[in-house]
Amino acid sequence: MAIDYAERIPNNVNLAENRRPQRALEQWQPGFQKWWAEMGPAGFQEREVYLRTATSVDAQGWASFGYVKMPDYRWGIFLAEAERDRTIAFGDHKGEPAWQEIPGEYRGALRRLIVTQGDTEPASVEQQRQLGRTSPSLYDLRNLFQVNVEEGRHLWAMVYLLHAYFGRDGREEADALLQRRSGNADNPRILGAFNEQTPDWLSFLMFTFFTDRDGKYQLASLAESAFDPLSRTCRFMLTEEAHHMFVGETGIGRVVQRTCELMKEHDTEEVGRYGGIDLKLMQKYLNFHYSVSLDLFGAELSTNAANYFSMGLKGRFNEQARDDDHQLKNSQYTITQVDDLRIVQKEQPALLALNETLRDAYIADCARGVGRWNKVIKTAGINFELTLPHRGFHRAIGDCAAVKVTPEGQIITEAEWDAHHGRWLPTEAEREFVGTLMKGATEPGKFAGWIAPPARGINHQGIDFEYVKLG
Ligand code: BYC
Repeated sequence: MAIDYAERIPNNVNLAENRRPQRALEQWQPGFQKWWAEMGPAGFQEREVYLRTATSVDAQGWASFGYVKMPDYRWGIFLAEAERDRTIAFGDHKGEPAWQEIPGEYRGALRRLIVTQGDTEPASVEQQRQLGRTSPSLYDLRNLFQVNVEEGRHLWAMVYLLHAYFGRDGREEADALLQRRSGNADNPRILGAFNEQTPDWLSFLMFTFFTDRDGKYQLASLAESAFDPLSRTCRFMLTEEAHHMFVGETGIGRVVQRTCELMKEHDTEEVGRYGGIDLKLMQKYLNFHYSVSLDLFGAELSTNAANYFSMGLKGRFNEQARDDDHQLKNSQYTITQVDDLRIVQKEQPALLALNETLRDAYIADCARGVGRWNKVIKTAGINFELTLPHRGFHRAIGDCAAVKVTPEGQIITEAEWDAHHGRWLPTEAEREFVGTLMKGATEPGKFAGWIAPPARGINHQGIDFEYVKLG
């Protein structure tokens, strides 16, 4: 379905015939623009950036690339095509027609899910706002900005639902989404990982690999929702999310490649003095971003998650492909828990263990990506493997938050943790060192010395294409 760009708010939801949400969104729009000006990418707002814009929501709709100044990006509301006669795939309402309106008794729970999801989108833009000046290349700079404008659009996706379906409460929540700030002591973003800093490009690439991947799993679960507009908006968001994870996976792959080149050239594991990032240091960054992203799935046992599922609001990853009763009232699931200072596997009611079920799918996906990085190392003939730490390592949410766990999965004392965590997580000095490598590259085709160029450019353009016009 084509998107109407003649409208003040581009959309494929027939907004013009829906006066009330249209007016509410038009009132919200200046606040969004003000937020973007204040909290969007610092500098570069007047630069022409080679961005893609959706022209329709089918596969061909992504073909539109062109130079845009970020404040002129056409943020709008795009839902995937409706599925005819869609029925609910899980929970107490399994088999009933999907909802076009929200049943009154589920409004509160659904609003909370939409607000939590919506809150992460502007948060990530805020976290990344200083990175433009230290981009390793124009290619990477363009990718950062593509991610940023699309996170802005994801905020629009959630705000549309709030305005169109939640009345005054929804409008208030939409305003609050523009008021919270990542890392702010008084009014922080909702989820922990979105209040961490993204101070350098290694963090950014790890974030897009690990944290955006949480987005993939959460959005895929919400795409199963009985509430059809939420399902459709998440399905379209997932097509955007894929590029963000591509940025992370190929980005870290390129850092790994460059490090391997430097290791071979100088016959050493310590490539810092040659302007590279040691594999051991990359492992520490990986440990950090993976563990804070694991927290985003919530506690192992969650009555919230059970209720969301039974109500039909949030399903499992690939719900429809699963071969079970999709209600889980009598099923068990094995989860990892802490019992008497030991980490154990326990059978628990599957309905309560849905956060852990989703986390398991995520972990398997992360492991596949790490495997691809390890192939780069192996191909270079280097004997080193990056690994995912134990799921209990460095956790702030869930059972393991109460104990200290090593990357290998041993519970240790607080004192042992204090003495050793510098071996597993980046130290202040190491973060500072990575910071010293971050010097902006501003010429087309030039890349910083700590990262290899990509295999190919964006949209069939060369690697030396002028992805952002700085002149
Ligand atoms: N930080 O019952 P539990 C993305 C709270 S990323 C702080 O286990 P539940 C993106 C929880 O609220 C995807 N607090 O929680 C990526 C609860 O509070 P109450 C974002 C947390 O509800 C990159 C209490 O602890 N989308 O899109 O089962 C760039 C008990 O926990 C955290 C979503 O997350 C935390 N990490 O599960 C841009 C999807 N975790 O009730 C974007 C929507 C839990 O005691 N959200 N708490 O006051 C959800 O599905 C669920 O809210 C959660 C939490 C899975 C997050």
